[in-house]
Amino acid sequence: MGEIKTHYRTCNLCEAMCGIEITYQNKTVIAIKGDKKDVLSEGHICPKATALTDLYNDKDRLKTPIKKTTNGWISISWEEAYNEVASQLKRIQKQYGKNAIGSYRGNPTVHNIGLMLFGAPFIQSLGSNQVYTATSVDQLPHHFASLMMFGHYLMLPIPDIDRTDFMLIMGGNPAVSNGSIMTAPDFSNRLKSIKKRGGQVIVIDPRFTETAKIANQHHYIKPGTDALLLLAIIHVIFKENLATSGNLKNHINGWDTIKELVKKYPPEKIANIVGVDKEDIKQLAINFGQAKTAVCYGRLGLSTQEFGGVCQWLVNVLNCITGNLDSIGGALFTLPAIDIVGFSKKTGKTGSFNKIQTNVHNLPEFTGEFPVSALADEILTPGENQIKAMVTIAGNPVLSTPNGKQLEKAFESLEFMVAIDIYLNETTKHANIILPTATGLETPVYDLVFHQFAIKNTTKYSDTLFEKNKEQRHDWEILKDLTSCLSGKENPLNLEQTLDYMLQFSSYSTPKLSVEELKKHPHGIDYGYLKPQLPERLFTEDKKVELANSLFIADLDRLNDKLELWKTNITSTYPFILIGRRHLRSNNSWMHNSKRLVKGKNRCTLLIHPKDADYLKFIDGQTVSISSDVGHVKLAIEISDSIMTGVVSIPHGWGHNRKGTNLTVAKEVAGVSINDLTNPKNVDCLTGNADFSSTKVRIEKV
Ligand SMILES: Nc1nc2c(c(=O)[nH]1)N[C@H]1C(S)=C(S)[C@@H](COP(=O)(O)OP(=O)(O)OC[C@H]3O[C@@H](n4cnc5c(=O)[nH]c(N)nc54)[C@H](O)[C@@H]3O)O[C@H]1N2
Ligand SMILES: Nc1nc2c(c(=O)[nH]1)N[C@H]1C(S)=C(S)[C@@H](COP(=O)(O)OP(=O)(O)OC[C@H]3O[C@@H](n4cnc5c(=O)[nH]c(N)nc54)[C@H](O)[C@@H]3O)O[C@H]1N2
Ligand code: SF4
Ligand SMILES: [Mo]
Repeated sequence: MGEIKTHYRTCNLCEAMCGIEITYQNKTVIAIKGDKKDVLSEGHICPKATALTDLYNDKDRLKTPIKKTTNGWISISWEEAYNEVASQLKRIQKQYGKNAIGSYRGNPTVHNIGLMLFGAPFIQSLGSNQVYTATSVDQLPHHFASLMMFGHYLMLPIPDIDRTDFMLIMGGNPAVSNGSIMTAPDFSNRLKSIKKRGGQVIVIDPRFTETAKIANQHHYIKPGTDALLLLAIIHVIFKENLATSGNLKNHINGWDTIKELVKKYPPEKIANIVGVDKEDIKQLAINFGQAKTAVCYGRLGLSTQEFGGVCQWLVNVLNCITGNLDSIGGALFTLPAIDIVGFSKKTGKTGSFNKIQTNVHNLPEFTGEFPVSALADEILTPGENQIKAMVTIAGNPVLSTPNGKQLEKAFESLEFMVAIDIYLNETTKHANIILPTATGLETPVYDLVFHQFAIKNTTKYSDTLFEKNKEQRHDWEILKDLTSCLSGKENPLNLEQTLDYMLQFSSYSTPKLSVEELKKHPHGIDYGYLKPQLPERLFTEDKKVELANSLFIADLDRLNDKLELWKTNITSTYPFILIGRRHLRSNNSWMHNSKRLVKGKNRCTLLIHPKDADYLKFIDGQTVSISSDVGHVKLAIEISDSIMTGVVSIPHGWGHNRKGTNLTVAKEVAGVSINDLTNPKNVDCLTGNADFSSTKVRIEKV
């Protein structure tokens, strides 16, 4: 028996970057606990951290390349796999042109230093403009607003949760998601602390969420109407003379334009549409404006809606016109050790919009990628630049993007597909070859992305715990090898060397950073809370915050048209609005193969309000049929007054009942995929982001 040892690292499963303490013996984990000395999380963890063990031990996890044959999947050597992938991709590009290869990168990409550093060069080596990622079913509107207002798509303002007096949360449920575009481990206690210091937390959500439960106040809102609510709040703030430019006085363009345009949105005009009482809106705005410091935080539910771009713009506007942008207790910009915002100053990659459009639906490019809602039709529609081969990397778009059934058909029609992934799942089963990667405890962790979005400037590197087996490859090794096969150019640097190179340019000089140095600080290095950085940090030409970019102003016409439509109460064949929800023990689509996470009560249910259930004569637990304009599913209902009437909810990331996957545990708790009901035609026309909040469904007895 070996000695019992302790290892410290960052949990890379969600954005919270919790420090964990792992006791282990040989290659067996004994326990995973919160690392009390971690400079950011100070001991907090959630139940998912312990599932890192399950991931490590998962018998279904792939270790060597596999190839689809008429007799099923067979194991092949890495050399054979690389040769086949490179020759197929080259053949297809030769025959159909560069853009015949599409790529999709999923969420774990941003949690994985190997994929972050070696993914972009690989995509570049493909030389195709058919680039897709999970960004466009998620946070694209945040980037869009930042590019248009601050001149850089990665300059996302982060709420100063630990020092604010007032936090307005719209379309986010951080008590469960552990926070997003706001790395703040132990979010719930940070929220409770706001209340303890006499401040207020207000939640706007169509569901009385776990976050709403710990807030001072919650208001239901009709999904998709948040832009109107934000306009009305800003209206009241100007009307009550509560607007102030704070420290940014001489650094804002468009102040008067905003002041003028919000005149059209008094609370009484929009209250009935959004479903929030006009007096409540007024009071909320006044409280926000009068608070010593305040911050509005709008997350996924605000982004994945018809006016996601306008919403994220207005969130920034609200923070700005109350003097809370770039201000302590408001929303601030980070300065991480490896500052990818600063880095792109050197490379000129600050973001781009609408340089090209997709072939079939004319959706706009954003910073080198297209909206994933366009993907299936780009594969299925003949014509120039049609996608004939796909590369998916750490993504499961069959379950995570609109109309998964159509995407399955699209993938089946391809001439070739390769997936770089750890499982044979709903997406990768369509590939000809799967290149599996080492993951979790077998890899080092350095958060390139989430340090950039954290409430404090800290830095931390975690070493590999268990060396991968000889036959396994790291994500970065696979990408590096494939890049050199495709481009003929050898990259001399490995992962650690690349990271070392970047650390040389650290924003902080003591200690002088390197991987070696970081290894001496297993709990991380703390550089303290965020500081105001404007106007110097701005990337706009005149170094001013662009409050009233014409793209947003123009999009208000679309909102005004919709407002008229919302006023008329048309009866629909699909009377319910369908929204999603997350669960603490779930992580998008790919952690349902951990027994300890999925055990217990069935979680993939249709949440429905008692009044709606009564009207339809449904009883709790009954299986019903749910249909939308693109598909239908059958699911048990869960009656709960936590959801507003007229709205129902299904969690996303389920639907493991598809044939041909190898997910032993997940199959037993399959559930259904909400994205068999969502329609890729529902997009935010401004940004191209998926609009999930417009999904309408009909519910019937089976
Ligand atoms: N209706 C609806 N749809 C949604 C959402 C919603 O709220 N409602 N949420 C959206 C959001 S926010 C997101 S981010 C997307 C997520 O969408 P995706 O990123 O497409 O989906 P994931 O479920 O995160 O799948 C991750 C994949 O990465 C693999 N993987 C895990 N670890 C590794 C690794 O270390 N290396 C490699 N190579 N692969 C790995 C997993 O096996 C899995 O196949 O879904 C979106 N879809
Ligand atoms: N446990 C767990 N944690 C996760 C994940 C997970 O799958 N499980 N996924 C991770 C990922 S990839 C992400 S991006 C983050 C997302 O983190 P969050 O942004 O916190 O995401 P959700 O929990 O989906 O919360 C979105 C909220 O928006 C509400 N909503 C829906 N439509 C509307 C609307 O039109 N208006 C308003 N105001 N609200 C609306 C929903 O009811 C829901 O409460 O979570 C991350 N963390
Ligand atoms: S909150 Fe996120 S980072 Fe922290 S332990 Fe849970 S999954 Fe890991
Ligand atoms: Mo996400």
